[in-house]
Amino acid sequence: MSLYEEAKKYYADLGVDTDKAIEELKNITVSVHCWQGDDVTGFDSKEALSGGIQTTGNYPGKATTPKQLMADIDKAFSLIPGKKKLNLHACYAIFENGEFTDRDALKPAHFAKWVEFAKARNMGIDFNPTLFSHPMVKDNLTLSSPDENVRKFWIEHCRRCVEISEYFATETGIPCVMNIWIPDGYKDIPADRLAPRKRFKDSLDAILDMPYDKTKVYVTLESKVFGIGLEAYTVGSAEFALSYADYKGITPLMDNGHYHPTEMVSDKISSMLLFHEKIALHITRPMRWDSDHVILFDDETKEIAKEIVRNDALDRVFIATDYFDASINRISAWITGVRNVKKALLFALLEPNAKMKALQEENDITSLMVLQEEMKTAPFGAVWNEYLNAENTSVSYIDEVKKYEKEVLVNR
Ligand code: RNT
Ligand code: ZN
Repeated sequence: MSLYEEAKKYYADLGVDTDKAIEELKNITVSVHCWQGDDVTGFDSKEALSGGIQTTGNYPGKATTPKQLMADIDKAFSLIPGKKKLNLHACYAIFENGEFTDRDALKPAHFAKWVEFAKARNMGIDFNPTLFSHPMVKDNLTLSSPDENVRKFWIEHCRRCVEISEYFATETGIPCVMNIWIPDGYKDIPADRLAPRKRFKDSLDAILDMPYDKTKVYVTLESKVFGIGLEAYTVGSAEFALSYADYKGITPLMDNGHYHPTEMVSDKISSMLLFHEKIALHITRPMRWDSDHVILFDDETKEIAKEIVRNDALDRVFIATDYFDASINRISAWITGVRNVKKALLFALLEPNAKMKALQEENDITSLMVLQEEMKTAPFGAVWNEYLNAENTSVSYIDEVKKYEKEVLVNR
């Protein structure tokens, strides 16, 4: 018997169909962030990364042109199994022949190359306005700034982004998730927490009052508890984002690096699902702070996946990755992190969920604990490898990555 056959039997004895789990995993799309390839730099500005986020490390070979970034995405995606979507930021606009257009005037044409790229690979595109690393970020504020010109600039930027998102959806035939995240906040104790939030609300209203096709563009709003240099206060807090999403009928987005260190996004998902048709996630790995480490196959990633799967919410949760590590090979970082999201989803699909829920309802917590612990050492690896096989993706990827590093990355 092959390893997979043995594993299949092991899971079948628990009432779990491994073939079915593999088929289900094949249908799950993960939206992969483009910004792992170049440390969130983009192509439209020479400004340093701002907004209270930080990449650390100086590993050789980072992509500095659209061509390089696309080649790196291709390399990484060839080693990531299953369905993917490409998640772009507005700062990845592609300008040609020395042209430059500022963010408040961006047009679909600046993303035509990306559309061509995505279409040729049968992928949808998700999008993000970029409200950082730009001279119009004044005193760490954008949409909540007291300066009307600053607010106007960023409102216009976001409106341009809605238009571009609609273009992505129309061109690819796949709806576009457009996520708004602002870095706005204060390093030290503010005297007025309300006024910036009121201005942020009004700015969002001004953006979202434009007409757009809500079957094509899902606008999401991402909250955050603090940023580097923005320790005391962020305008777009969890309560703000959740309340605003409710008030305006848009989709809330939770990034699991954006909460207090002992708060778990996995625990929040069920509540959010009860009250929202759709929710969105940025999966990352915060280590001691919102450090955006590469996603591992760790407890919280597994727990997040379980909450999506056992609540039958695979079609209601927009799953995206968000991390940036510049200290290791960036292609490997991409592959490892996204594979781990898929791994966690498969792990969740292989749990005897009905049985576990029944044990809880019967209050047989003793048996539940025993079964939960047993699942941790079930022959999961054999099923994962079978899935990789079914998707024509090799189990190991380090040799491929090293080869690409030697032939391409170090020569940049
Ligand atoms: C920042 C947010 C946000 C960014 C990207 C680049 O803390 O997580 O999602 O990481 O927009
Ligand atoms: Zn995020």
